[in-house]
Amino acid sequence: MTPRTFCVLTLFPELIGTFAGIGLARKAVSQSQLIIEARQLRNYTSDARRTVDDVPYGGGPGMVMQVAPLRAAIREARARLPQAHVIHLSPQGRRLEQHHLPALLEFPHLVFVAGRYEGIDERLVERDIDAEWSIGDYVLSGGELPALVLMDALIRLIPGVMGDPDSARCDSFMDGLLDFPHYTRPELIDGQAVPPVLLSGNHAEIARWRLREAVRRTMTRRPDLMVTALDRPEIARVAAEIGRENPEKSADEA
Ligand code: 9D3
Repeated sequence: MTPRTFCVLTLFPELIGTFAGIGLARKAVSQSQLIIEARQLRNYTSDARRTVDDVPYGGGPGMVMQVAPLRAAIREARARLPQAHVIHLSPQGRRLEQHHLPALLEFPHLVFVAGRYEGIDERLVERDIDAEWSIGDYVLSGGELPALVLMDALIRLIPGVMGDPDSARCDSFMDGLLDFPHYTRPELIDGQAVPPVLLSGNHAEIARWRLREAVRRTMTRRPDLMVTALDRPEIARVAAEIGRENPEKSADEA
């Protein structure tokens, strides 16, 4: 049985190998939960110069990725991984959010098409690509980093890879909120103290403080997230309490 495979089609396969050797990706690979592979698109060319790009029809600046090498690479990947879902990383794609990830993990294999230049020929999108995803509204120089971002976000969700089931539980408790502030030793450094409640040993009080700080930060830094978070009564109650606090106290670390 073939393990779950992430296959990246790219002009820069070296970028993918480094990622696969580090952290959770390396762990998933060593557990045989995942195969991460990269295919050099130039290996699917047929001219002596191994050309992958050409000038745009209609004119204008920049180059476009040719159909033939990409189509050959995608078809070979589909032949090896018949149930694969083929993703094109593209600024025109749907903007990726955490809630999209579980559905992508349902596919047994994923093929990531990372373009360079101005992009890929639209006829590839029509016939060879299953979905297009963007990682956000800023301009990068290619799809490799977006492919790595998506793979990284997915790997954390593969059962058994993160190891610590406590982390997952905490994630869901604070779901939809920004994280609370973290502290480690020493207790006092350069006149900065750890909030005393965290040293109290009172776990119920610590949990309440963390929830309140998470809600406080979310209200000031990401009010857009509060719209959904307020659906949960325990969060709505804490948010109302914070709203009633005096202004000095509710001032977030500005
Ligand atoms: C400045 C060039 N732009 C002309 C209007 C178009 C353009 C082409 C190719 C912009 C970026 C890219 C390369 N980007 C990606 O391949 C990419 C990307 C991104 O740039 N931002 C967020 N998500 C993604 S996913 C793929």
